[in-house]
Amino acid sequence: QQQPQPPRRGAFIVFEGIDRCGKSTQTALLAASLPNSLLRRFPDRTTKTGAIISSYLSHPSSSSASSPSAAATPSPPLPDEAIHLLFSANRWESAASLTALLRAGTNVIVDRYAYSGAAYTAAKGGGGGGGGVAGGLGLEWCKAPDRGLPTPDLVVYVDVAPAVAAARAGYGEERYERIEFQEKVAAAFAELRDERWVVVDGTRPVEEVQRTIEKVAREVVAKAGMEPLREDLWC
Ligand code: T5A
Ligand code: NA
Repeated sequence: QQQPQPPRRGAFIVFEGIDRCGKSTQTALLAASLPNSLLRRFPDRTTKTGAIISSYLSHPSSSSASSPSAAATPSPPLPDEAIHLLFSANRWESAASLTALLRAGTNVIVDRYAYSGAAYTAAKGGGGGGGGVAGGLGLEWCKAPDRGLPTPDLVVYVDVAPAVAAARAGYGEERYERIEFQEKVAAAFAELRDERWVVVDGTRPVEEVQRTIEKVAREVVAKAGMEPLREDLWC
């Protein structure tokens, strides 16, 4: 006689990496292959904060995104601190619906999360160096607004050197897509690495990257149901 199964939560899987590393390609493939899964992305450009963020991103800045000359471009004059908090707000807007999905047993796959939030802003503050920067934009300052968000079970870091990513189609269309800046983003990501991370070589052929990720993801999905969902990111 079969006993009713206890409710089993879904796994929370986050993809991170520099611009054009191949995350969107891989998140879509994983969502298609992993049963009972759903794909989300940050920034979520469909919300009110997302519309401001999308407008901000779509204006490439000629020099450093944080330099005063950025004010001379047609982009809205949002200080680095303000856009950082909007990116975080954009995640908090979705937090309750993400946890509801996970608790209901759906595996949630997310294209970028708080790690991107911290790494991209910290890169404006002079690189990955946490705490060394006066005022805002040090890594600890950057992490603060995302503290307490749902904690991923797995962070898949799709590793591609900035020069390789830059050679890919469509590069340079958005604000942050310059090699020197992406080097700083990669350095900041390296400081954010924790025990949930798996680094995947994103320069391998798409199908090979996919097989590697799917194997790891299936292991995490099998284990996720045995552990409570955590809402204590960086706490
Ligand atoms: N940001 C984001 C912040 O500053 N703070 C935050 O809090 C958050 C959440 C927008 C920007 O916002 C920043 C980070 C970003 O700069 P986005 O809209 O998600 O973020 O933009 P990207 O993540 O950069 O999306 P992209 O489309 O540019 O890159 P993907 O998704 O990494 O790459 P993908 O899959 O589209 O592939 C790029 C190209 O490479 C090819 C693809 O065919 C495509 O042409 N490709 C491969 N080529 C060779 N080998 C492979 N294995 C390949 N995989 C894909
Ligand atoms: Na991009």
